[in-house]
Amino acid sequence: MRYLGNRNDRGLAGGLGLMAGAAAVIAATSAPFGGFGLFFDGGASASDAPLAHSIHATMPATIVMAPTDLPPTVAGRGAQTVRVVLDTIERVADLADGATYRYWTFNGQVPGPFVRVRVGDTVEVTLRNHEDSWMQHNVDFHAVTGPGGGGVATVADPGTEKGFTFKALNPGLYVYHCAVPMAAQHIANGMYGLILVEPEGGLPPVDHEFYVMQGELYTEEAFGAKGELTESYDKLLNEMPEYYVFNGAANALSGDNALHAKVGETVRIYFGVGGPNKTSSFHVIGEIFDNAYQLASLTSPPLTDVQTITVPPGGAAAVDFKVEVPGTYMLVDHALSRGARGLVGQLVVEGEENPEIFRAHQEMGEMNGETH
Ligand SMILES: [Cu+2]
Repeated sequence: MRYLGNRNDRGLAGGLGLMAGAAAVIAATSAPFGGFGLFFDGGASASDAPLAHSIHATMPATIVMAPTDLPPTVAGRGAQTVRVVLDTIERVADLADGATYRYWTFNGQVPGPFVRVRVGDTVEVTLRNHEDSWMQHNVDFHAVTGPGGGGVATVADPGTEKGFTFKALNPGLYVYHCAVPMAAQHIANGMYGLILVEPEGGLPPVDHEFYVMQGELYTEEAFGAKGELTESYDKLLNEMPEYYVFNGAANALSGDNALHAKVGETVRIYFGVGGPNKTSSFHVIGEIFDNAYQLASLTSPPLTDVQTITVPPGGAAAVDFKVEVPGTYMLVDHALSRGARGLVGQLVVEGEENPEIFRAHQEMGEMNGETH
């Protein structure tokens, strides 16, 4: 096993080289950052086109995956062949206020792209390891039936590409991750994502779907330190992270990246844990999950009326709920110490007050039913 510390001695310093001549990869999602490397299906809507800009020019400053960046349902179509292209890219980006970190990523973001197929699809996976990478990388899809989930077939040296094809036999919401030894290190550094294999007919429609993943980072420096932080092998082995993150960075799913909905709408969160080590007690403060697809089984009836759902590393869940009352709802792991280490998100609900369901008492007398 080879272990590299967080070095800047190869002149990268956070920059990304040009993947010259790389084939374009068409974003099937909203692609808020210029359509950089995602995946596309083999349908008529997808096409190849030249990559107009270098990765350096098109990469966002942040590795944070927007929670709204997921493609629409594919349940309405028949099974087909789908092509998935993943670029493994190592890049320095913001971890927290005043702190950066050398992430290892799929497609430059954490988590990697939300891959969406349907049961019966044939999926052609290409993994391209960027030429400026220091490490080998690969991808293991938990949705795969086959050796290593594709991990064996995709171990790629820097500047090379590998691939495999699988048939999506089992519907569900599955984690994918890099599995090159030491896999925990690759995952901690950001190499995980979700693939949704929709069941026949899909899931019940909702107004908003969101993509959220939890992970933890192990830095030599204590939580809150400034500058470019370095990874800690000892803390990783001892499972003592400094940072807990939703979508890659401390407090990432707040402000511009908060989740949004309106009173009366239904929300679904596809929630996964990259980890590598910590189980999440996922909870939305002030909401109740009307439906919870426990362990991300989409073919079992969902649990109903759930407060907190436990999600293991390498596991996922889908939760649905209707928002009835305006306000800001916090996404947390109810192991709440982790909130003080970066693990906080926000769901902002706008609309009319709904006092029949919730109202704050403005005056002491109201508690006694008195009027003034
Ligand atoms: Cu890797």
